[in-house]
Amino acid sequence: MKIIITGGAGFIGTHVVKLFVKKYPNYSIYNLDALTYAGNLENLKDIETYPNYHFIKADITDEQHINSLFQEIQPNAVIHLAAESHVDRSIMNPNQFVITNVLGTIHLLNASRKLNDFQVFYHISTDEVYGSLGETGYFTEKTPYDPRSPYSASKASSDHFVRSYYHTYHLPIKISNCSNNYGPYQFPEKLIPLCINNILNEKPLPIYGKGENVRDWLFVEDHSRAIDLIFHKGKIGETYNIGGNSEKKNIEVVQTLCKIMNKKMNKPEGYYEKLITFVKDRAGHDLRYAIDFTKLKTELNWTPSVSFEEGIEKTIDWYLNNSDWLKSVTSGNYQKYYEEQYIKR
Ligand code: NAD
Ligand code: TDX
Repeated sequence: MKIIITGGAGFIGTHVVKLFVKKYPNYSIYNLDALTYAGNLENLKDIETYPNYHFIKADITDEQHINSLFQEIQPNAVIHLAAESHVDRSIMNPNQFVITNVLGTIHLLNASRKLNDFQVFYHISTDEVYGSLGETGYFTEKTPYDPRSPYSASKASSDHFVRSYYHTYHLPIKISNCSNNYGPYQFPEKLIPLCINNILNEKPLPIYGKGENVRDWLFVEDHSRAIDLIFHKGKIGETYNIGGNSEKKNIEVVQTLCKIMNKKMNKPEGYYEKLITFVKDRAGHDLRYAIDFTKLKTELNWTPSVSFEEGIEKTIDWYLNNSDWLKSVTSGNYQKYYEEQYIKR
């Protein structure tokens, strides 16, 4: 099987590409990525010489290039992760989110429709499409869409287009909507890696509003495992919710990080907590996300395997052991890797 994985140089894509390349030596994996600020080929150094791995620098918003690549490769499947993924950036520049997340997805759908032996278009989406919950309740696959940020509106729109291609053109699609991921290789603009990096540099830890917003945290390797399972065993035309069963207020998450880091860095109790700074709330800040993943559990026997306590320890250890990675992505140096490693080949 030939699989194009879009966004494979990003945070979740890195884990998915590595899993597929190592676990399925008979598949050819094509990592298609534009290498925006969020894409980093250094993440994939350990698999770049595997014979079943190929990297293609391409932008999903470039319709002609996508069409010609699909004709040349003739993939049997697409796992689509490429996106603009940060809510704060979507508030600053919504247009880019429409261009990448909506138009980019349509170009991939159109290119897939033209193929002969095409088996699955698997679209990776988010719980944010369902909107914001109050103190109680959960998102199920039947919860009506109610996106409230430009990011979630663009993801909701792309989900609708993917489903419409199933009904209209019988394109074999699958969708999953996952809660907040955390773990190694996450770009330090998202809450957890941002706070780890700021703790290491003894900089303020910005908490939006009162820090009472709740997210359902999932360790990224558990998400990748769910993607593998849904890709192989999920039903065509279906949607699956993926969640961590691990709801936390933002302030709790940041306090946990401080507590663990005090110990690891030999600081007295309460030391890094002093960096916590309450700042202006995010515009349209969704209060709570929580996922009901009963369908995935009962149909495909998936549950998260890593608890938040375990996952956050592993994540902090990874960032501590990979301080060069953090320095490289915060300085922008990583963007030279493609030129050095690929262009000269
Ligand atoms: P990320 O921002 O870390 O990575 C995105 C990747 O897409 C980067 O490698 C980037 O270079 C690439 N990309 C961006 N624009 C592109 C374009 N025009 N053409 C080709 N490649 C392009 O994102 P992530 O956190 O790994 O998220 C991956 C997917 O999972 C996204 O679709 C996101 O909506 C979804 N998702 C993320 C989370 C989360 O918590 N991070 C949760 C649920 C769903
Ligand atoms: O500096 C910060 N301070 C703060 O209080 C940042 C960056 C975030 N926050 C809050 C906002 C959210 O309530 O922390 C929470 C988590 O924020 P992010 O890490 O930006 O994630 P979120 O907005 O919840 O969206 C994430 O989960 C769903 C991903 O970025 C999306 O791609 C995914 O779809």
